[in-house]
Amino acid sequence: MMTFNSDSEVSEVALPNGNSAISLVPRPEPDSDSDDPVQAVRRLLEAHREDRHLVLLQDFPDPDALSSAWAYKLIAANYKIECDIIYAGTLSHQENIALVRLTGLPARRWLNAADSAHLADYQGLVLVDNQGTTSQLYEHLREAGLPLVLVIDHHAPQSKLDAEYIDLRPHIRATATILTQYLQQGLLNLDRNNSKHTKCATALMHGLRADTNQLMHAGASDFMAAAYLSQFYDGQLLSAVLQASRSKRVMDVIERSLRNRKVQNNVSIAGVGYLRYDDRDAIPQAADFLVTEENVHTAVVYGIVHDEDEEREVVIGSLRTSKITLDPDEFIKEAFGQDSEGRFFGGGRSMAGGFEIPVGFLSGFYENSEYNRLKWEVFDTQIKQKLWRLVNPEEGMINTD
Ligand SMILES: [Mn+2]
Repeated sequence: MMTFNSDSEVSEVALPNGNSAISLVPRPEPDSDSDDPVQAVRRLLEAHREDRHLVLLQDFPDPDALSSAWAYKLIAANYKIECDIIYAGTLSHQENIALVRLTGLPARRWLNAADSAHLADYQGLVLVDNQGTTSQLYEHLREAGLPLVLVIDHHAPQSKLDAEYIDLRPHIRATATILTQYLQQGLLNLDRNNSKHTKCATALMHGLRADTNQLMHAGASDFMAAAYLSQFYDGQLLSAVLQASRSKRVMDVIERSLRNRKVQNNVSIAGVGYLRYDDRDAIPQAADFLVTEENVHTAVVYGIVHDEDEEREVVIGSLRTSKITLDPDEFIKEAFGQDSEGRFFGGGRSMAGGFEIPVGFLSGFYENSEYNRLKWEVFDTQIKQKLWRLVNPEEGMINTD
């Protein structure tokens, strides 16, 4: 057990032999503390030794989130902290499924009824590659009294977070880069002969590449992280992950986005209608494809995703841009605004963004095709109105030259 000396600046750890560990190490000045996330995270892990933590990912976790959470779990194990990596949605992109299967990546879907009964087993919550706004589980876990211990993310700030420590670095292109820096600076020494380590390094390389458009949008720190990972990762395993092929349903959604797209002022916008929950990731893949058209710098694709198990519907959209001066986070927040509780419907990072708008009361009744058609038309029209308002130069909201 560890205890804090509450009126001292120094966090003391009482060891079973009566010595105290951290008091031997001089505490850095408070200023350098905030400048050095690795030291701060090291101290935090030390303070939570032997805890059990939930690592929460976005509902539809991507390679950056999955690999970063795994790296965090391996690091935390060094401090005898056990982590369960969970998400509330589903693994949808074929490459994500391949990544998890081929590397044995320990992440799983949260099953509300079964898992909520065991919430008392956990002492803390960690958010990786998100700030709680992209998980339907976040509010539920906080309301259940789970303290927010740590946030590690590279998205623009979304809402106020009351975490013990927040390592939020929007100038970094991938959370995998942040976790790689943790490894590089000694929170865990990777061992080339440890297959878990090489698989995790491979996953991090994939995450880093996926969030930087295969390093084309990478900054210096991302390249440094990739260089470090190159000593440990398995190139053959990575190419196996990348060779996962698209399902027919994903191809169909891409085809619909091509057929429905409207281009104005170099912005391509396409609604794709209804999708099954498992095919949700077809939306960003369609946006990735539409942005490759000549004279198009930005693509937005959206559809209504329905989860038949939970009778839940949500409009999900993705934005991709190659325009360096367009900030996806600003664009999406400006286009769709906030809900009644002040939460934005979406946001972004460099070159990419996304939004989720609950269908709420209008959800369900899939068997009534006329109702479905009307519902889609209403959402489609409203989303287009909000997007064109920004794209239209007369309104002067953004300059799309
Ligand atoms: Mn990311």
